[in-house]
Amino acid sequence: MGVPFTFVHAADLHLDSPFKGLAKVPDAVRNRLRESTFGSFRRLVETAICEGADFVVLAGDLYDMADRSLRAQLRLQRMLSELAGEGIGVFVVHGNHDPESGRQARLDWPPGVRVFESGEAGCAEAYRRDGRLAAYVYGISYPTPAVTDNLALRFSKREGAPFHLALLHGNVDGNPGHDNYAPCRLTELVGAGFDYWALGHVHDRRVLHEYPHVVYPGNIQGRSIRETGPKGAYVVRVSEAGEVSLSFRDTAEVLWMETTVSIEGIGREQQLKERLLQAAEEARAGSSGRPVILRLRFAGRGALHETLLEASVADEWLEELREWLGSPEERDDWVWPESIAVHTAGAVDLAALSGEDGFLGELVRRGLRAEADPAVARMLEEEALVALRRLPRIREWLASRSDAERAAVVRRATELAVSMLRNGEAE
Ligand SMILES: [Mn+2]
Repeated sequence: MGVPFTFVHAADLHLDSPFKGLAKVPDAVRNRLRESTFGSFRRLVETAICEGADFVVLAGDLYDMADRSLRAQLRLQRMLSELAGEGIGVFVVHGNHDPESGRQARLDWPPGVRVFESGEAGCAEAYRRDGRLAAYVYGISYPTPAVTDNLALRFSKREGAPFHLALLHGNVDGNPGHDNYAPCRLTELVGAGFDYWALGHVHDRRVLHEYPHVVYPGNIQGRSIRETGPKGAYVVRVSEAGEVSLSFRDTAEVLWMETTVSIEGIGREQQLKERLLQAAEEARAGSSGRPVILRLRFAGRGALHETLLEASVADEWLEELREWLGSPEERDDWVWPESIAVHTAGAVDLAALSGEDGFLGELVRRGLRAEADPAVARMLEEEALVALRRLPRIREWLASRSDAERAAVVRRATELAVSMLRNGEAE
């Protein structure tokens, strides 16, 4: 029998992420984002204190860049001091974004902070705040950014503690969305004898296994539109009998969201305007008072499709939506529409048109064939872009596209051609 205890599991803090990719955002948005990784970590520290955590584990990528910014290091030091002041221990490993080889300021870490080194997996005792032994914590850091060895194999369990917690920054079962660093298999982790694998690296939150638990908490603050929704850490309670229960705490300071605005069933711009505003207000209502960066998608099949085909129209809606929502300089719970993508389809029935004789029918048949057959779509594209293919960057971009993306372009081109031909007929 062990003793009950509580710990917080977080990873991928990426403190002081620069959010470089955002062109043309207002200063208020940029500044808020620049502060967001710190703000989220502050919430995490407060959560640990409020929840009565005995210790905190941080599974790598505490910093965004190997050459950590001084600001990030000083702020981390201050926040860890707060935990130390409450008697909450902290266990740290470094990952591919903050390996040991990076430049580091010479700072004293508060008592109770244990940073595991690279080489062999270290082992440390983790105590409850009342001084009783709760667990052994094991961990290993990255010496350099690109670690392709299976670090999980370097962990070995020692006898003497009621619970065994292993801290690892790595890619389990080759998740294709992330670099394949410290690759290992779930079966290896499950069979290694530890009670909880506190993982980092994959920014999506997921529980890969229970008993033993193998857990990615995800990152604590979304860093791009690819990282939408709540972000934070797990509060993990372990009972006397060794039962583990996880509860997620959303600590994100700024939310990234994606939402769809359907054009189905409407025929007037006024109605589209209302739907756009409604989508933005729903995003605001779902953010618990936090600012939102919002990507919108026009979708569905409807009469307004043709009005959206022209390249600049989505941007005009975007500009106006920003105006209606008010300046982020003026309110704290701002919503910043980041972009509007058009994924609509026309009310035109391509299948029916494909049965027609003449040029229009032939065009539609060819379009549908290309949409259904990736080889035909590629051929069509090559024909159309023969002049541009001389440019290496264009060639690279063409090669990077998926069949689905190409099919979507073919569909849009077919519909655009049909609508232009029809409008021409009417004149
Ligand atoms: Mn990371």
